[in-house]
Amino acid sequence: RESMLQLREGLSSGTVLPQFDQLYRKKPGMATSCAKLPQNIPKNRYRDISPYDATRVILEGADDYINANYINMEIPSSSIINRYIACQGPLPNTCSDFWQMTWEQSSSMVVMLTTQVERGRVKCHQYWPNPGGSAQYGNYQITCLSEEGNSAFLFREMTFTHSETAESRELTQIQYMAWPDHGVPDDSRDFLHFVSLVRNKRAGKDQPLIVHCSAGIGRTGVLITMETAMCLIECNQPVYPLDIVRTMRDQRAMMIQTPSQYRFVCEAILKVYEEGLVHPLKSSLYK
Ligand code: PTR
Ligand code: PTR
Repeated sequence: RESMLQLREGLSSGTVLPQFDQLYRKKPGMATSCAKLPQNIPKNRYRDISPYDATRVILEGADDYINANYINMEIPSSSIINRYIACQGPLPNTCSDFWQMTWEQSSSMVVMLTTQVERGRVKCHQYWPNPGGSAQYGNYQITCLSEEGNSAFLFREMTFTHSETAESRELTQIQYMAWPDHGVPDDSRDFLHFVSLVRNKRAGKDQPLIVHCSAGIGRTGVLITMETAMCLIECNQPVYPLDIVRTMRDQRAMMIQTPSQYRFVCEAILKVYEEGLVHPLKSSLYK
């Protein structure tokens, strides 16, 4: 396939990275004024990471701000649109906003691509209770039913209940552990299994998949790129990684943070194309 030959050539001749470096980090003309309102400043984990106003997720009620954007990735020649919400790792004061967003968007799956602490710094607040426990976050009561996995990733099954209506829903959180910020996953095979697993689990659901790391740009961008590329390969569509990054950055600034993250995902895409899609259920990593 043409696009893959192009990608392989670009990787070996070294033209792939300069193209990535030249791409805009923020789409020109997109305002981020809601993030800068005085009442919203404490809701941002990083001063330099703000959602575009135009694509931000708006919470119901007067206090409607959360650092999150919708990211829709259309797969040409199919009716598939992969819907995501990319957001920052919740802060102690934004956990209830996070659960409100998850509820209002009817999401049943959260992908977490960070650990809570990395190199002695807090990257994400634990916004869920310990296994077997329950906790109240604003209007939502969260119960963590189970936690299982291996050193690379963990699954948590939770229920969340709206306190006013008593309506209850189920939610799966999948956490990838072996991936520090500004870096790349320790192992591309583990990572590809992880992405396949996410695809498998979300298959047939139209609600947005919530994806976060610490800032919600670097690692989150790599995951969305990889899932989109796998979907394109499966649908026999060409894969142009730079176009994927541009489409993401048109919806949330700075998606995919470093050149090495971009190279990692380009190499992983080639690997999937050359070696075939990863089938999670056949993997020995899972029961
Ligand atoms: N923002 C700067 C950068 O991207 O290089 C500085 C920075 C680097 C900030 C690393 C945070 C970093 O991660 P940690 O908080 O884990 O040191
Ligand atoms: N100001 C921080 C920095 O540049 O280091 C913001 C930041 C933090 C950006 C983490 C990206 C980060 O990585 P990720 O989006 O993968 O959590």
